[in-house]
Amino acid sequence: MKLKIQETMDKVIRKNPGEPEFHQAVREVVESLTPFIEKNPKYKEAKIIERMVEPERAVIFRVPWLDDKGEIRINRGYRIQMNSAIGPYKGGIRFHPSVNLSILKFLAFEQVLKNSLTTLPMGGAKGGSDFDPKGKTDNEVMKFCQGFMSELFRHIGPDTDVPAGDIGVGGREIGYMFGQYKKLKNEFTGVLTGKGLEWGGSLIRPEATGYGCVYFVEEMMKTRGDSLKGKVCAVSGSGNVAQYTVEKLLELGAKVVTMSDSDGFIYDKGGIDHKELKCVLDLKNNRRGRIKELTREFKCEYFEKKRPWQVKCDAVFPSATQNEISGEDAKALVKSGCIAIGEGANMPTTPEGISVFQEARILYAPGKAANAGGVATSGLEMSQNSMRLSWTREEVDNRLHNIMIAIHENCVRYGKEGKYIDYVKGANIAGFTKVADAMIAQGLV
Ligand code: NDP
Ligand code: 2IT
Repeated sequence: MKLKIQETMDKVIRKNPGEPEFHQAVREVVESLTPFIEKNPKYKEAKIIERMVEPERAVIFRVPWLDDKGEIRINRGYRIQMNSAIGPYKGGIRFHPSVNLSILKFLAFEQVLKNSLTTLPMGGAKGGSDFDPKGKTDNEVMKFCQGFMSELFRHIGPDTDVPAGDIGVGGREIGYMFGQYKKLKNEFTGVLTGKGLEWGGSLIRPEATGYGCVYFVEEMMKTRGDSLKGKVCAVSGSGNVAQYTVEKLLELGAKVVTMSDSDGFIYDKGGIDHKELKCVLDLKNNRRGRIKELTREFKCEYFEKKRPWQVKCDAVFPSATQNEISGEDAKALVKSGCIAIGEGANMPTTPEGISVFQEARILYAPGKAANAGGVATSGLEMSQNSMRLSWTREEVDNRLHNIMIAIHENCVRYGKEGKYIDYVKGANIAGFTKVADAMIAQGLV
């Protein structure tokens, strides 16, 4: 088996040189799927893995824009349309200076399996730019978003490809991009999700990724007769996913002791309360400041250039970025008594870290299962747009909750190994079968 896995990976690496994040994401899936595919030769004969690692289409484009000084700036834009076997391409847009082909291909590849897990009809894609929104004025962000959409608009559409937010892309950016799409196409359609409530957005979409991740971890805790109530939790990030993860954890009676940004983390021994969380939302969504500023108003410690994985906690919710938990971090967490990990971010744990969690037999939920609530609720936004009506908060939240329960059940179905549930294997096989069967049914396209 090891040889087969290596053979597949050698080919992927040869065809996609210099793309370490993409190799990492593919390797994890190939390791889970190879034994399953050996038992189900129809997938091998149809060369499904070989087809799935090749994007259906990848667009790279120039984005020129004018900054406030009147100077010309040039960024690079991307959209990776990975797989449309089960529905129109769907997935977020990331604006961050680190964005490159490797990162977007890993995210698009993960998105295909994640979207399949949601039970909704969505294919997988990801896009973005190396544009850095930090330190830019609203006007500059608008100019960039308009420039970005001036090319992207010809590749997307409500039945073709429906982008949404990700790192650096929230309600403000979706608004500017939607405005530009509407102007260019002269159409008001559900071409993006994460829209404002007054113009086609869905209630609960901003909350969905964080809420969904907590719902998923609560399901995992139930399998051990436990719950999140009273548990000490460490959260990383302070953006969209982190904010609503903390909100739901507080609602369930957990104690959240950390949040972070790319400069460092805050540790609040007594637990972050609603007032402090409200301040984080204002700081990050309106004032666009640094997490360190919380120490001015609240009794918390700040650790510069550190990640929050050395604190003593029962559960962790990495919600910032990829590869933020190393093997050493994972060892420290296990040693300090951590029993559950819910990945709000995409691929936040390194392969070494995953091995540590799995060998310790603790509850480990990979991102493609744990954070699928965001895109699932995007799918619900698409349904509401198609019907031209909006559901209530309760209706969307109930649907989200049921979807997370269904994803958990599916992971258990494919990942149960005696008493232990391998959620990585479960999520990969459950996500894969639906896409693979659709690809076989649709022939060589
Ligand atoms: P935001 O831009 O709202 O927030 C990102 C947070 O992570 C910020 O606190 C940011 O700090 C921190 N961060 C970003 N990059 C780095 C880095 N390289 N090192 C350290 N910290 C970093 O993004 P989201 O909350 O939307 O996304 C967070 C994660 O969740 C990503 O992995 C994303 O792919 C994933 N995700 C998002 C979904 C969504 O619906 N938005 C759905 C599913 C997954 P700073 O401000 O200093 O940059
Ligand atoms: O990684 C993700 O699932 C997202 N950024 C959300 C994608 C979406 O289309 O809502």
